[in-house]
Amino acid sequence: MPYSRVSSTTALIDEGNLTQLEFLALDSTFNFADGHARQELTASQEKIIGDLPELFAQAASQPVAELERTAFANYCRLLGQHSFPLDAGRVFTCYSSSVAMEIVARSLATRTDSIALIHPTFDNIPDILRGVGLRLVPLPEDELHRRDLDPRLLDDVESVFVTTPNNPTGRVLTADRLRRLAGQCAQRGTVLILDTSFRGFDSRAFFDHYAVLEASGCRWIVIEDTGKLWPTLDLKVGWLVTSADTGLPVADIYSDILLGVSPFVLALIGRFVEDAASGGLGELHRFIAGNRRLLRSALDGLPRISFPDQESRGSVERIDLGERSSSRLVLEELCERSVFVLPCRQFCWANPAEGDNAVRVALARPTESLATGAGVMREVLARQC
Ligand code: EGV
Repeated sequence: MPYSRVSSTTALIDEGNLTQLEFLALDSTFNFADGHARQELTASQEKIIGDLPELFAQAASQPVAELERTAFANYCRLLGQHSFPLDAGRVFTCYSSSVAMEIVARSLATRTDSIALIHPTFDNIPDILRGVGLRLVPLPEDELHRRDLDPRLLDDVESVFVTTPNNPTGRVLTADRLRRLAGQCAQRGTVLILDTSFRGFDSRAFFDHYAVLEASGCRWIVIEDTGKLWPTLDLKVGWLVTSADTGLPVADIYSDILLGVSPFVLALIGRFVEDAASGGLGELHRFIAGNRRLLRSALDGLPRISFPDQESRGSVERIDLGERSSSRLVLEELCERSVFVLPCRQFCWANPAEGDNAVRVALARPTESLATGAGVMREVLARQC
């Protein structure tokens, strides 16, 4: 087991990283830990799965470059990213967004030594960036949304990394904020990196980011991800997309790690994109909104419980547990009853105590299992009042 370092669940809750906690939950019926898509297939998605043998044959016969371009272009158009680049050497298809991130991190580390990173965010991002030796400077989410970046912060780093919509808060960087941020980066030669893995859930993030970035003249990298949207058993891709000249050895480092992803996965993703474009995306948004309402109403009226991310449309929901000593007891009790959610401590990578009173629940799950799980959450939380 990769998490053999720590033995008990309690130790994992305190010392483990979020993915190690997600491993624990993998085979549980009430796995509300990881943010991957585990809802049931819709009727039209079932049809695609029924076509797998033909898809396999198609993937084997078509040039990979063509499959790649079609899947990427259609994915971008689906989510409003019309100014996506298609030039050679600007789009790199990866197994996952974390692999894309690792390639970005290694590229950055050859030329730079410091990076500002949004706070909070999923802990494998700071871990990957630290793993290549970068010095991390927290960029508090509130500040990012409130005003231009402090020039002293920008003077202190050579790149800026922002997840939008953010995980776990769901907050979306507006077009205006992105324009200002990219402008600031352009002025100083700072590389701007966006992780847009949760974009598909939130139409407020469908404005054309590539148009804004290109107009700013800054050096930029965007990581797109299909992995959170559709229940494809983790068959997915992450796209690493760059400005024309990043001054970073992205292509070389990509080639150190990958030749490319399976054309079968690209063909499958291509079909899910088509399905999403013909109504599936709206259906997904309604599904997540329904599960969010279900969770909120299942816990309604419990003292001190609140939902801090009122505006979020992402596939995860934070629950603030209020003034209970910490979320640990709640997590332990839930875990004893085979219900797994994540602590928020680890998302607060620069100041874990900030996340002590909150947990994160994954919403991309079958509604019935979420309903049962939410019932257990209610019992546990009511007892702890
Ligand atoms: C989420 C899993 C990795 C990550 C889950 C995630 N961890 N890649 N080490 O994909 O929000 O649960 O992003």
